[in-house]
Amino acid sequence: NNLNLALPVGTTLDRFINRQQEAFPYAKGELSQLLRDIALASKIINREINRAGLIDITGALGTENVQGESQQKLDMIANIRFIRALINGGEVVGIVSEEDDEIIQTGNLNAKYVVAIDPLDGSSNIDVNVSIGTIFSIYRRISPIGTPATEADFLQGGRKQIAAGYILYGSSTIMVYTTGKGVNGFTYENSLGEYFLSHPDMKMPENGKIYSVNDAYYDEFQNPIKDFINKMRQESGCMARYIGSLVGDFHRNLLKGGIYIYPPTRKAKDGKLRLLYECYPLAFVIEQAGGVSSDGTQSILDIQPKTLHQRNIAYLGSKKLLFNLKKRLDKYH
Ligand code: AHM
Ligand code: MG
Repeated sequence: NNLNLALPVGTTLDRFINRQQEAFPYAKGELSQLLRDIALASKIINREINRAGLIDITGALGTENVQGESQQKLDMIANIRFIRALINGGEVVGIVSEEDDEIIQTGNLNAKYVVAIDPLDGSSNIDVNVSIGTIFSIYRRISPIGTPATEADFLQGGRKQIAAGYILYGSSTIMVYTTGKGVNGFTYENSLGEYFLSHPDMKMPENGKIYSVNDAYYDEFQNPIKDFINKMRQESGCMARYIGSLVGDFHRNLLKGGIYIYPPTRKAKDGKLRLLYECYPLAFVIEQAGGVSSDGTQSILDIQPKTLHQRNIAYLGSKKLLFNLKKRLDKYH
């Protein structure tokens, strides 16, 4: 009797996407198809992740990606799967991936969209069976139809995202996305091979008790950040939760209320997270769910992008927590 009968029970992702499209009669359905392609790729990756331990395809391969981090096999598999799905799907002209230095040209010159993607984030968690995720962001191209994708297509800024979201491969697999009209979550039902609407119209709690930060860098943080963390610690019921897997940390805080903090550190003056395929999409999702994103001075969505793989400071969280953090940062600046 916990069933909410007002909800259409058993709405599949496909049906949901179709219905959203019907609401826009002028839409030709390319974006819908693109979202289906991403969902399909995620199902394939989900399968690979589940099999990874069995068929020994995890483990460092010995190559390094653009940022000089060691790539692991599953990252590369996810990268290949996504690229292939987007090439075959036909709706995307170019892809920027965390795993590739250059823009990947799909050859679909007449396609309208470009996608920025982190195919498998949280790579340090792959080997140890901890949650990992995919993050994606979609833009309408600004380069002329019939030509390859250009850097400018990807550097339009966070406000120009048409859709964005993530897939969390956790205790269950869930896809969460927005097209700018709220946020919806779909849980994967393995045996049916379908995503079902499980989290309609997600709203982030206005306040929260969880802070997520890598405590090992505490000494390197600026005073307002230290001060904010100390203040949180004094709150009764406050919890520190940090998986080190962005999608997992983000998703938990979105549901429960909390704040994710990646401030500047000695090593990473601009923070660690990548603007195009980590910060922008999660900022779009969180703001659509009533939460707040910031780089300390402005919404992450308003950051002017300069390069494809740039990093940015990221604060993502419940309204009240961000307000408290911003108050301290404003005084400091
Ligand atoms: P990755 O793209 O190499 O997987 O790194 C991104 C990850 C995020 O998932 C996570 O939030 C962050 O790095 C953790 O960084 P740190 O280990 O510095 O706390
Ligand atoms: Mg990443």
